[in-house]
Amino acid sequence: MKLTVLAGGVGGARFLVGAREVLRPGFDPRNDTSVPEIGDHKITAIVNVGDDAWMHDLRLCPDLDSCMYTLGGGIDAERGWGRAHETWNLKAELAAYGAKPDWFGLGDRDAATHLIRSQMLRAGYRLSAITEALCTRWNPGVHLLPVSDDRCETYAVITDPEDASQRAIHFQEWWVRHRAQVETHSFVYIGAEEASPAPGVLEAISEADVILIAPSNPVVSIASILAIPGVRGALRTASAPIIGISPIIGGAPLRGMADTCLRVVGSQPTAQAVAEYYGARTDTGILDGWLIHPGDRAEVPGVTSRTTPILMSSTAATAAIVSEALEVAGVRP
Ligand code: GDP
Ligand code: FO1
Ligand code: CA
Repeated sequence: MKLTVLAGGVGGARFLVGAREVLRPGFDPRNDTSVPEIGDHKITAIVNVGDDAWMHDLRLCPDLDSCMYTLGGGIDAERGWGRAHETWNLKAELAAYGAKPDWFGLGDRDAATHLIRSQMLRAGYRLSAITEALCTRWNPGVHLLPVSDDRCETYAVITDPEDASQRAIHFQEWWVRHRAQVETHSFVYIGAEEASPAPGVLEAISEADVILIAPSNPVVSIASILAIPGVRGALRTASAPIIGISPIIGGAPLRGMADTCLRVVGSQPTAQAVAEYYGARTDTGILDGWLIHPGDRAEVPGVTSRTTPILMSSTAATAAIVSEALEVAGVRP
């Protein structure tokens, strides 16, 4: 079976662990040397790059790294980003020089990933090829594909609290520095219009047997993927069923600031509103099916809603969510 997943960072990464458990039970990144294609199953994750940024001359890809470290067993599970057993000497030394930005922390272990990625980018390699190279160490058991090799970054249009001017700031400044606590008018996916899907992205959509939309931030993880020309169209014409999992339970995100992001785009933090935001494929959207948590409601014409526990509390619980999504899709591993 060919399973393709649209994914952001923490939510996407945890969901992919469940997907891998369904299709490759017991997979251990440290012991299992089989490549993702071995066996009858292949999982491809199309990952958001809108959070990517240059910091201190290093290229960061937070969502790709969250997926790579989580699947590879190297994540700080509490934070959901960066490396386990991290130390912060680099951050302290940069602060001692007064280096800017001072609101963003690069961990010592994590910095090695950014150093290699930045060196390879400067040597002319594409992000998709670099990600593949980094994954030879982490052995995620899932083919991790940045949605694009081109630079496209999410910006938030805000009213600057200091001088009341309106300006666009990088998503990381909005998320980490301001914690979304600033008057925000819109998000802009800068560079997306001129970007192309990375090699393999459109094929992973058109050749999939089933496509799942992870319970990721709808606005700054999934819409930023859909903003890359060709991706939305490929989803709309894909022969595979497309099933989404709500990142909103009981009117709130499980973590992060998806509620603020949804309000900025004129939507609401409910399972119903996110399903409407994605839309039905029978209409102008991308969904055929939608998983929601017990107690929630979502009724969108053309979308099959299924109520099932969607808390990713363990690998087994997440695998059960993936299995339910495959059932709604009418496919079996
Ligand atoms: P980020 O890029 O690190 O912000 O991560 P994602 O965009 O991939 O996922 C963030 C979203 O995951 C948030 O909106 C959360 O509400 C959602 N999320 C986190 N844990 C869970 C969970 O256990 N179940 C569901 N359904 N959603 C979750
Ligand atoms: N998030 C923070 O809240 N503070 C940080 O200092 C920080 C550093 C960081 C470094 C590398 C990386 O891959 C992610 C990092 N994050 C940090 C997480 C990241 O800013 C966001 O959680 C995601 O972009 C949202 O998906
Ligand atoms: Ca993200």
